[in-house]
Amino acid sequence: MSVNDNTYTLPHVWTQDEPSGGQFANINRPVAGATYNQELPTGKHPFQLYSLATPNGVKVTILFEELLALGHTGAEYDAWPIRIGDGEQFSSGFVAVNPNSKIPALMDYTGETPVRVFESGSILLHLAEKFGAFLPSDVPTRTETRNWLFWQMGSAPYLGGGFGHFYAYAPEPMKYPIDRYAMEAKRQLDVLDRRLAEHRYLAGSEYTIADIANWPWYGALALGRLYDAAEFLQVQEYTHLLRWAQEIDARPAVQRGRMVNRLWGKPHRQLHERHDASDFAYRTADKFEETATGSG
Ligand SMILES: N[C@@H](CCC(=O)N[C@@H](CS)C(=O)NCC(=O)O)C(=O)O
Repeated sequence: MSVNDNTYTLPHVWTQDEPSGGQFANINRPVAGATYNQELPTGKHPFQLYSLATPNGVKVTILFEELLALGHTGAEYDAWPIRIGDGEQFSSGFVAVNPNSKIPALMDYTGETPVRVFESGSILLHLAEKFGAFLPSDVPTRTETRNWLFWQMGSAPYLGGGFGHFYAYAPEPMKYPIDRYAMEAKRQLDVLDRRLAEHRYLAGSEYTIADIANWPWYGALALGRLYDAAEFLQVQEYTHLLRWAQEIDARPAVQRGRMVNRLWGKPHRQLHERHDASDFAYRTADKFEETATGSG
């Protein structure tokens, strides 16, 4: 039966039958937990990040690079790639840091007791609070920062899991879900565009973790880097969003953050593991024999 077949009748109880055929179907399971035993690697720095350069992953590497650029030397970190397409998020070591088996996940060894941090929004807040940076101290702006941070955490699943999934990853185009999620994606773009028509950044005049959380999703979409959907969603109409996206894209820390744990695209833009600031100059994939895969 075609997945687009309208003869589908709802069973009383859902069971997993044949794989859906969509991209990532091989790693989707209806249960949680580890599938194999393996510890995670650890490096020399107080922060150990386990991630991949997807939109959710780069939020954290951008913040680390911004903190270091600001002079917070205590924000040095080791970043290890988790190959989610190969199921590495299901190792016992990873599941101990994030029981939800999704990147990014962070171990903070700066205090007496190691602290695990999962969910990208929680990681951004943890680091911003710890270093007193990119989270304004006056209550109205601090709250506005949190508003847009939590807005992103709640909204992006409609963009990624909804629009992106049905537009780019489903085995065949289906009008109903594409209509539903294209409408919602455009509404979200308009929400941001209206806000950014009146303010330089999402929380106001200051660049904050709200921008760092939203840019990898909505900035990338506006810049035509996500799902090849720029024309479909007519992203050029959102001029204020585009202005904001371009401004953040030009930040050196953002350009570095995008490279960390990136396993695809141009080899000189891929830094598979990050252990030192000098790695950006000396350890990108073009410097090694290993082959870089993918596109983008
Ligand atoms: N709400 C989570 C979402 C994380 C997430 O969806 N991560 C994806 C990559 S962008 C992942 O690890 N997927 C692997 C899987 O679903 O098995 C966050 O913001 O940290």
